[in-house]
Amino acid sequence: MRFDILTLFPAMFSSPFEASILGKAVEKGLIEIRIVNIRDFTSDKHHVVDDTPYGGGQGMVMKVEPIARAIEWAKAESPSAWTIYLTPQGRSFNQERAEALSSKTHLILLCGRYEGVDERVREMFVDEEVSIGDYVLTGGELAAMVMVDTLSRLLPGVLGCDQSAEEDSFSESLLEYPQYTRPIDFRGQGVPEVLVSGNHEAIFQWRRKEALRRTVTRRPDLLAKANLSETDKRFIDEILQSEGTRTRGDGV
Ligand code: 4HQ
Repeated sequence: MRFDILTLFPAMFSSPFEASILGKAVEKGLIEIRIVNIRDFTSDKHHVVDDTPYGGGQGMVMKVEPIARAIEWAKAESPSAWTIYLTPQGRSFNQERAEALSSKTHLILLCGRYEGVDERVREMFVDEEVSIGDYVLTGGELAAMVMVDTLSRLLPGVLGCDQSAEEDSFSESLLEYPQYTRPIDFRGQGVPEVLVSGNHEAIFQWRRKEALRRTVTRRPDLLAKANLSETDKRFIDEILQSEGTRTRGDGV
């Protein structure tokens, strides 16, 4: 999968895509990331990328021409590339949307700064607007990184087989169960007995229950999409009836 990231701050992208899993995915040729400096597509002497808004008001707006040329350059080799503008006004990004987008072969991610881009960019060049959450960033760069990270780990070969994406929280619509590793005692705090019992069926049941407990107490909204067995439903009823749930959650 190819990502073209159009930005005024190319330096922001060096380490996130060089380290760890993404760095290896780039080395292996599983993903290709091109950082495109929008300023390189200006044609005036001072390389101006922004201007004051028509109608007045605070801040600056990113000009249409450099962005148009940058997108046209990125699209030259693959006219079917899908162009996304990162903005809080966009469609919510979540695991389901990530799974759908991971089948694209070429994404162009446009990162806005200041008050955003001239509306004609959106009308003429953008296929989809995406928001990574209901908060305001200083620019679309971090949002683009979140998308690249989330999409890349869904591609075949990017995660090792011991880090499979299929078993993740959101692909099952349940939060993850608690994890422990050595030591068995840390400052007097132990590890749930069942996990060292060697009883695989009991461990499986415990993990399922804890995943349900976490989801019910922290993210009950997720349960609507979960595939629940009769046993799961009985356990959820138990949690809901048990004292403390409504007031205390599970401690967080
Ligand atoms: N911004 N999800 C404002 C975001 C954002 C988000 C990007 C800040 C665009 C102009 N992008 N600029 N939330 O907050 O994607």
